[in-house]
Amino acid sequence: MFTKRRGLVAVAIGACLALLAPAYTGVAEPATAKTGRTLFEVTAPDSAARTKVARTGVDVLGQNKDVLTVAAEPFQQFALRATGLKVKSLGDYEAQLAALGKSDFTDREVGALDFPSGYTGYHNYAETVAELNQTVTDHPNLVKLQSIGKSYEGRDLWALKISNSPNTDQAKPEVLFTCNQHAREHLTVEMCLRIIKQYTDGYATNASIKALVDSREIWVVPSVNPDGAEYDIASGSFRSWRKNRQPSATDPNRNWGYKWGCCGGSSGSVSSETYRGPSAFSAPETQRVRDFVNSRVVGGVQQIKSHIDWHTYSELILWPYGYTTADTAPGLDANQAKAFSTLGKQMAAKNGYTPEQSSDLYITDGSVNDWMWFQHKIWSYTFEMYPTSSGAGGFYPRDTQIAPQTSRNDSAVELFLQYSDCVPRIIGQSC
Ligand code: 0X9
Ligand code: ZN
Repeated sequence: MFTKRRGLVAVAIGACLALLAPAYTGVAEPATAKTGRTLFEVTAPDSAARTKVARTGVDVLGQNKDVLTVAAEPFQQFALRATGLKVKSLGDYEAQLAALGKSDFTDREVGALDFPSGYTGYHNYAETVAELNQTVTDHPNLVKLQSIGKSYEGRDLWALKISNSPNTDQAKPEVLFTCNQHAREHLTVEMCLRIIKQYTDGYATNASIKALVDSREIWVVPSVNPDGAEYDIASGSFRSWRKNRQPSATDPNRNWGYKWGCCGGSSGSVSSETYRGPSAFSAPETQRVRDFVNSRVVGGVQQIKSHIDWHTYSELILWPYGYTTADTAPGLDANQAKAFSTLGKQMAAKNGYTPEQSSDLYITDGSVNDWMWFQHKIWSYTFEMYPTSSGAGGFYPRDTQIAPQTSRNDSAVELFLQYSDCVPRIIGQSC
């Protein structure tokens, strides 16, 4: 009975997507997911070692202290061992992915286009859109919903604005939250939806929430990469898909236009999980967010002052630059680095994450934070959410974790919003 209902829901969602995304059906089938991967734990105690691992081309899934968890295809395993680092096999990654969500066989569908049993609390694309529309219905005087353009497969990239006068462009500092650049990082969509709920439902009853909404304009983009996220769940078992769905699938977080491809922090090969694309902003999704952010320059002044890009997993708070391990570099002086790290550490004290400059994790080039900061002087952080632990469950915590792991960030987000108009205030400087 329940299985049948889910089947009907899946058909309805499929039909709905076809209507929403007319370009969808005409697209040539892009490269499919990988097979034959093995999970490994690699002991890599510093950024240099972790960057070396990333450069072998393996898929870096997460970091817990000195240990990186990676998924390697057979041809990559030689290079992984050739790093000279300690490598331990955790077995067949495909088998572990296939086991997720299979606890109740009567409640699963093959090709269900939806999350499996144990994960139905997560929002797929149609459910995310429905939730955003419901928010507009519930709070017409607090939010405005707009599309900032379409993904490669033609899905709208939605931005919800929260403001006490949402249809007016007020002269107030603006702040941006983006989620789901990486397809498989589904918990981040829930984080953006949590922020939306907190700052809309909470407005009438919570004085500090009201004060923040009254003094700012808050933009939330719950899914920057909806094509990848839908592809990750479309078969009924998770694919551990990271990139977008262009035929030459591109890592959105290596496709941004500052220091694109500069420093060995991304890959030029199409098959890599960190493929940077043929040129900066070759991905429609990064173009759309770039154009939206550029459009917030009003009278020569960027209105968006600060930004969090949500990822999973490893429980980290990261700040620029990612392309260099230097603490200061063109466009980032010692004072600014101090302001970044001070707010980063204070937010980490709220949620228990580990704060560090992003290149302390490993070198990345073409990441969103570096572009936001260099191009617009937007105080741009990456939050890597729950869990810290390794294994195939890393990207796929059960839906029972949604409430605890998103609410865990409430006080860090509140602190971020308090300083979002002028991050240097946290070190006693003015803007
Ligand atoms: O590699 C990434 O893009 C992020 N990690 S993830 O596991 N979610 O893929 C980290 C990005 C860190 N940001 C910068 N280095 N700027
Ligand atoms: Zn990510």
